[in-house]
Amino acid sequence: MLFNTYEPWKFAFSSASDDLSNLGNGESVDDFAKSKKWGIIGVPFDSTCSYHHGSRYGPTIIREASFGFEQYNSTFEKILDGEFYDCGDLNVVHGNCSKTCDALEDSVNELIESGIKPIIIGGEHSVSIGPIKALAKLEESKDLSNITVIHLDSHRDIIDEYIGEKDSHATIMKRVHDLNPKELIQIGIRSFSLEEKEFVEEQDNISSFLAKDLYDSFEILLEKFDSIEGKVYVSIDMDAFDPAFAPSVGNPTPNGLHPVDVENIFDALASNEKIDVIGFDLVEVASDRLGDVTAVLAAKMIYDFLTLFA
Ligand SMILES: [Mn+2]
Repeated sequence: MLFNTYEPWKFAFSSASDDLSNLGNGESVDDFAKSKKWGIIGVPFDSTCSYHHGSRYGPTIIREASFGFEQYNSTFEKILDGEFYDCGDLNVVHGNCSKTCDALEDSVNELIESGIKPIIIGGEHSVSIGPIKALAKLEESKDLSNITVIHLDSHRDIIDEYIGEKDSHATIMKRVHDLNPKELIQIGIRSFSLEEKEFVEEQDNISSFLAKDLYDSFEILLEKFDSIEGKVYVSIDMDAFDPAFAPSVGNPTPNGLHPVDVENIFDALASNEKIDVIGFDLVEVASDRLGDVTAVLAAKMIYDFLTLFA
């Protein structure tokens, strides 16, 4: 049992994880980037949301939807037979983003100490800072200067404060950027303030691929992926997808990505042998209904990710 979590339900095809302390089997933190073991933590937290609430139910309905898939993944013509564990849900502190994210950071640290990489199911986007901080602290530099962050979202989420709050779903990538990422690559973007646009343009470590640019040419993104090396963290806000595919999100935004676009992104990352993906989160599924199409797509994305990276 992981510190700070309880176990409601398991993601389909996950391995038994009764005692995580026995899972490390001598894999040192030095080998962590190369590890193919993953651990899922659900974070049923929505507190700073500004529009559709309900992402606290995301982990439950995404796990439930995961049972709709076959172990053979026809998209990638590969069986999902890698080693991964579902560690349950974080005991969140409702209404307190920083305490929740601190508890998540502690739990992710426990995974890392066992040579297991984190997959976080949100919950609202603010929770991404938990695993990202834990991974940054593993570095000698104690920041992200050695880590590329790939961020799929309709929003930039890069203002310093939102309604006076530093820790918010709308400021998460500013908090990430504060940790000095090697590069922040934003994909599917189509909703942002002029202030955010100007901030991004002033930085030399942020790349942007607007959804409308990708409609014209997806190749520009795949070329970018060819140039990435080293450690990579992937954060997917489900509103990166077009609302036709993912309507139940905190802040739906028209004219977004197609699910096949994201499968192509996963494929490009998995095909690049110079990359070690060290963490993944998927956030902002906001619905309390079993069978919700957004939860089904979210489960498919996690299932695809595990098929390629576990
Ligand atoms: Mn968003």
